[in-house]
Amino acid sequence: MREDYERDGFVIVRNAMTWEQIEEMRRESDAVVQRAKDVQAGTSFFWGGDFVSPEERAKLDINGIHDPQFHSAAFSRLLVSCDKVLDVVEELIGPNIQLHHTKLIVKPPESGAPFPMHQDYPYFPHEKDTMLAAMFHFDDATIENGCLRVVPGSHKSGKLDTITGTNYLDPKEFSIENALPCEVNSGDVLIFSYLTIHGSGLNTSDRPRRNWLVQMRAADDLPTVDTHHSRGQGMMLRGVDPLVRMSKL
Ligand SMILES: O=C(O)CCC(=O)C(=O)O
Repeated sequence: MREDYERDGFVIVRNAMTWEQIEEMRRESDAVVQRAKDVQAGTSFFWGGDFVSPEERAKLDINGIHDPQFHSAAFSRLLVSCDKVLDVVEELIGPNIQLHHTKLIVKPPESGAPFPMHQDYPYFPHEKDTMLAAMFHFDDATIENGCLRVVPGSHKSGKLDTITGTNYLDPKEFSIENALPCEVNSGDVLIFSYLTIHGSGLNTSDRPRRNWLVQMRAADDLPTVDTHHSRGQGMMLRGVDPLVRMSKL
């Protein structure tokens, strides 16, 4: 896996979840987002910017919630019990794995909005660039329901310039259509570096696309900018924190 990750900037862990887990996570995902809507919490994950026209924007939607492990224990259980994923992450970034944050994303059928191509690093730059995302798929993800797309090997380009005022790359140079679609099954987990260029297309199908993105880093990889704080950040998912951060105790 390490060789593939170093070459491509992403790897897929197949069958990382059981059917019972997948069914539970589908139910919990819908319930968590519905509860957030019921209390009028903002659930829109639609990115600003003119990568879609105003007419298209009016027809599209995408919902999500940050750190759902604070809303439902099912997410906490999956976070600490998914050894198949943590084994691979350990191979990629070492034994001391720390949580940064998580994001549940629900692309609704027929109207699921796209994500423009981008790198994640501008949101939370770190010294050693160990930050990666594990995307847990609760539904089969295909081109039709807007699966993740990546530009293989793009992590080697380092930190790229974004469109001014946004965190995404120039859509003329990095179109969603030209990126590699990562079609995967429910229960598969796609792991990618925060330098890997990625995005995803519209959900034009009659199926939802529900996934959960878990951002992790090596515990000794420090942020270079004091930004993107979140509940639970710094939780050890495996190993120990070799830096005793007394100031944070
Ligand atoms: O869920 C997706 O299709 C992409 C999500 C993503 O890239 C992000 O939230 O940074």
